[in-house]
Amino acid sequence: MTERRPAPPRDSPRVLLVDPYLAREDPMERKFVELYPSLGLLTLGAYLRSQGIEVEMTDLTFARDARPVSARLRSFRPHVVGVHTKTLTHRRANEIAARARAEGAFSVAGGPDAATRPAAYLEAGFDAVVPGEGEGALVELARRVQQGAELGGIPGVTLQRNGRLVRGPPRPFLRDLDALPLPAWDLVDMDEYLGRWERATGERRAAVLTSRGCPFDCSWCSKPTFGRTFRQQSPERVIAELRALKGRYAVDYVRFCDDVFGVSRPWIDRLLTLLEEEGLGLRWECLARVDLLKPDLLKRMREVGLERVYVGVESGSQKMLDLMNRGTRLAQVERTAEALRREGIRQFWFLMLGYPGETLEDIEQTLQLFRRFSPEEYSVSIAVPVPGTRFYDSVKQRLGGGTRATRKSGGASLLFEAAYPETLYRWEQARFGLEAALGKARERLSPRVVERIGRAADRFHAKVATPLLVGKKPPAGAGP
Ligand code: B12
Ligand code: SF4
Repeated sequence: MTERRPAPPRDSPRVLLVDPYLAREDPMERKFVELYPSLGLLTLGAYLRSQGIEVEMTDLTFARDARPVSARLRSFRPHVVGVHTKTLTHRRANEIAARARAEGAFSVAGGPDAATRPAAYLEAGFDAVVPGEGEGALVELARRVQQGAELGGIPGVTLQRNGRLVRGPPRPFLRDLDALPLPAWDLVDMDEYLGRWERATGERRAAVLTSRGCPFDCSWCSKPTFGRTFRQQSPERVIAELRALKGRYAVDYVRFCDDVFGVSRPWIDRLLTLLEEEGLGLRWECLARVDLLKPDLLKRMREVGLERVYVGVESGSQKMLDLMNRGTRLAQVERTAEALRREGIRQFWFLMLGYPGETLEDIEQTLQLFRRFSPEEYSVSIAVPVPGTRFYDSVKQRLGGGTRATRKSGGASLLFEAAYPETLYRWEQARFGLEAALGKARERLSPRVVERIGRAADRFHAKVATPLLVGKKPPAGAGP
């Protein structure tokens, strides 16, 4: 359904937003089908429109290459081209800046990667970077570019002058997230996104964000845009967005994309009450922390449609959780995993190997925890030191392999000199794979057979693989 909007004034600035992510180039995408339009860009688009700015968007997610950007540049003639950045799309973003320049448009980069390393984007040809929250900064920048006014000193905007980085003063975060308009879904091909989901799962799935930021402080977590700040929409505003998705796009499954869903108990209680009262009949999933997911809350969430939860379990060793500053206890992991199983909610565990201080014994504890609970889904990554984190600072003298971080963050490469050789961590990842397969086989094979295979694998691990892979090399960097 098309939304009726007042036409922007004739002389208003024109902004072209670009998502340079191409699904076909993302190795992870082939494993997990997870395509949603960028909520950052859809919200920026809606906000710009609400300020009288004319907006179009080129979303490359389903494209073969970046050529659609040039076609749009010529038809729309934007004053400003705003590109969303992730490490994975860095090169493509730079290509778009070059295309913008060729058409005489001003280019600005925003999003997590540009926020982490603005200089790299400015050196590669972007005219400006917005390293933080984008709404206010992009409106002001677009107006000044259109007027040909001075660009120095805009709060939240970083430029390069005579080879030097010139940062505008910090821009205060938006205080009231309820004041933001609903995401401008019409800027992207929602039919394509929803149709793909429908074909793959039978459900029309959309992403929703109810908060910005995260108040926790895990030592490996990079939060360049919102830092440790945390703001949330009111439950009523969230319901308005869900109602619109259901009404306009017949969405029946929602992924809540918050860094941590349900940080405040009164907030989540109210949202669940409203979900029940509205009777939207949505099924949903979210990412949450084991310390927040109390069994009574999970029961209630299940009653109003919760189907799957992503949980950052990370390690089966309390020592490691403490070193990571996770702020969670193993007892909470166990309590939550049990409650999830009891309620029939699918659980997706995130696990991490190789964090400084981890020994073979800690890895074994993680595997044993995994074996005990057999989560339906999981991902085991090798710790990636991301610039700007305490983890990065602690290993920056021992970095190797450059900054291929994000692309490989799904698991393959070791980017610093950790306690053990990379092959050991790869082998451990394979052990989790076997364990998951055995967990599934338990439903079909006799438990004795499964146990026998498990024991044989353990013996091979202890007697052959570990001595071979660890070798005689004393553990390096075994301390944090
Ligand atoms: C939800 C989420 C997903 C969801 C949905 C993504 C989506 N399409 O919206 C799913 C699961 C699909 C996903 C997938 C991936 N994700 Co993701 N995801 C997130 C998460 C948790 C929230 C993103 C979000 O909506 N934030 C809220 C919005 C409002 O913020 P925002 O996007 O940053 O935008 C604001 C500002 O950054 C700025 N801004 C953004 N763009 C622009 C552009 C301009 C011109 C300007 C001026 C400003 C500006 O203004 C916006 C509004 O204030 C973040 C973590 C985080 N907290 O950011 C990771 C995160 C963005 N994802 C990440 C990664 C790596 C991926 C994948 C590449 C993983 C993979 N497949 O290998 C894919 C890429 C998919 C894609 N389409 O791009 C990384 C990116 C790190 C990096 N440096 O590149 C993050 C930061 C997580 C992390 N810490 O590792 N992701
Ligand atoms: S890992 Fe999750 S809980 Fe920890 S600081 Fe990052 S977003 Fe917050």
